[in-house]
Amino acid sequence: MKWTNADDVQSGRGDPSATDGGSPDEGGDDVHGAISNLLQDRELIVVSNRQPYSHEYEDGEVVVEPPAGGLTAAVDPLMQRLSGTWVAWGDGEADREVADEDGTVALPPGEESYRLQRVWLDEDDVEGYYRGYSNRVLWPVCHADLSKVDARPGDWETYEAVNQTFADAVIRRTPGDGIVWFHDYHFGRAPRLVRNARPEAFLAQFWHIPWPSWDVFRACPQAEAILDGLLANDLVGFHTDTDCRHFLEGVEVAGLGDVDRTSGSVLRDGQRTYVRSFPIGTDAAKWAERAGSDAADEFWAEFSEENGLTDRRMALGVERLDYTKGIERRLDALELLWEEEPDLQGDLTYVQKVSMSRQEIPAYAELRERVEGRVAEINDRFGTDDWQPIHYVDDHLPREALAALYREADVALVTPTRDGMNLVAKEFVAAQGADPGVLVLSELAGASEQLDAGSVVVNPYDVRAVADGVRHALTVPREEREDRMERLRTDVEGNDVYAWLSAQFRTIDRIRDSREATDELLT
Ligand code: GDG
Repeated sequence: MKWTNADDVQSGRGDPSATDGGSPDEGGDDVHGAISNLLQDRELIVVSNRQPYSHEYEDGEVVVEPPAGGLTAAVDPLMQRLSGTWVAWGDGEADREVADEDGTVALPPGEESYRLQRVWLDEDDVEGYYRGYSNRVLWPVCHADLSKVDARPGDWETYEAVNQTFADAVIRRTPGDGIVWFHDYHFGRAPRLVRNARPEAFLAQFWHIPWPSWDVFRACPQAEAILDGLLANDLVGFHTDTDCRHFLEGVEVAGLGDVDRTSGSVLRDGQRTYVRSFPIGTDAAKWAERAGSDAADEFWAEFSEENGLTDRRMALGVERLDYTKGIERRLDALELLWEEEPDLQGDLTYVQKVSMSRQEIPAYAELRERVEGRVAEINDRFGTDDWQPIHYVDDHLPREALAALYREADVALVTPTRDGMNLVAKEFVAAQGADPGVLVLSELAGASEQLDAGSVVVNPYDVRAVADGVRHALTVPREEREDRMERLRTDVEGNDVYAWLSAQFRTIDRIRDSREATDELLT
């Protein structure tokens, strides 16, 4: 068995849990120690759709792929410290070969300080639970794009059944006083199913995507069942206060519990759920280091040479190819800009970095076709013998390469029509050097609740406003760019992924403390 570098393979994950960040062995040591103290000896069980490590075949040999994303990279060392259990879908080709009869494997390879409990899903499960209910119903509903909702018969039943499979695995691994931390919208039912069997366990869930107003969420055919599932948790976390407000309002209007706005909690059937915002961050120090690395320099030297960027300005977009990311309107805006400002033709080049995502779902495959068509159209319209307006990069890049693009961009365009947070905005900030670029940020991204002060904030639906935002960003003088970036950097560095981890475990600890105090009073 040998290691591969996750950046050398197309992760193809297209999953919120697969966001990028630090490496497993660096950063956050103090935070992991502090969390370990808070938890004392209680078992921690993390539950996510994607697994922290997967096993694959390469030239007939089994290779293990280390954590690809920021979330997993930040949680992996915590699990090592706590010797906990991670429950996740075993989707690697060689996963079964290395797991024991029960589906568990000791991690990390060679050190074996915690357990990964793999859950096996067959093709029908994946179609109904992942490509179906999670991504054709909950994803569009939560991103308030109701025209994309596709509630196929049977998908809900499969989603429930798979949630039960995960819940069974969790129950097997969770002692009565364990702490279970669910991630994301794939687990709208599992907390209730675990709660039924483990009334004393502490259940927490972090929902990585937005939570819409009730008027939108009620379009979800199983809205009440999902709310009921989440209300089995002791703590539910969202990125923003707006999400929390929407969630509490929904519970109230649906009549599913007594909402107490003062404590930010819901009482349902004698059980209290606290609802809190924990805006996720990135590993800012690590991104700064990547941006200053030799690998970043080497990538940029080659990339800028190949694409004629050495003496031109660059605007940049980085995202999964997803209809929530606002790519189409952004292309319209750039077209408008080149049309209205002929001087920018030949001067400003746009680099669109995409990661392919959920291509088996028609809405995603169609989006790809439209985006690629528009890129070709705009390139035809404005391109010249020595200038191509848009470079469309669909390779999975190493993080150092991404950091180089962030560092070199004059403008970053982060214009989703809705986003839970958007880590690209934060990574861009963390990667800036002495002569920083400008962030053009959608007011509908969670990130704008923190980063509005230093960015050029735009409405992503308003093509003219996005075009004007870029036009303005290109004229901001250096001193103002530095000021803006300083403000952004303070936030991004102060609220990194470790602060996010720490805030949640401190909250868990406080809730437990207050419960224990109440229990003592009662006995
Ligand atoms: C969900 C929510 C929330 C992209 N291309 C490459 C690459 N990436 C990495 C970026 C970044 C990540 O993908 C994308 O994260 P985002 O946060 O922007 O977006 P989602 O994937 O939609 O994530 C979102 C997040 O969950 C966390 O809670 O912020 O709102 O939708 O980290 O760096 N990484 C590498 N090569 C690439 O080519 N290595």
